[in-house]
Amino acid sequence: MVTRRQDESLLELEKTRVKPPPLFKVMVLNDDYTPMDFVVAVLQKFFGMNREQATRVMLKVHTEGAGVCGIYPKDVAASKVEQVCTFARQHQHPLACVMEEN
Ligand code: TYC
Repeated sequence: MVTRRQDESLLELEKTRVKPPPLFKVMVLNDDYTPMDFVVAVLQKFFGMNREQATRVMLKVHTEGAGVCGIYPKDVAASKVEQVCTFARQHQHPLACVMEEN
């Protein structure tokens, strides 16, 4: 027979053992060729940013070399990277998009 108190302790233990899923940052990298308005359009289309947010992130990437577009579970992050790379290549731009564990 498990008492209520023991039962709650077991639940607590279980909670501490289950780790939250790892999150991944999706980032775009600067280059010398992709037009600024294309990067702004990508940030709006794939990361749900408005024009102002997208412009701020694009300028940060342009001046600092890289910037975070969003933070997601692994499968979502991988899908964003794939979609951005495919879209950029369709438009013949070298824009690079990568993910890294947060
Ligand atoms: N450096 C590019 C230019 O001057 C603009 C740019 C910004 C490119 C951000 C990529 O992720 C990027 N046209």
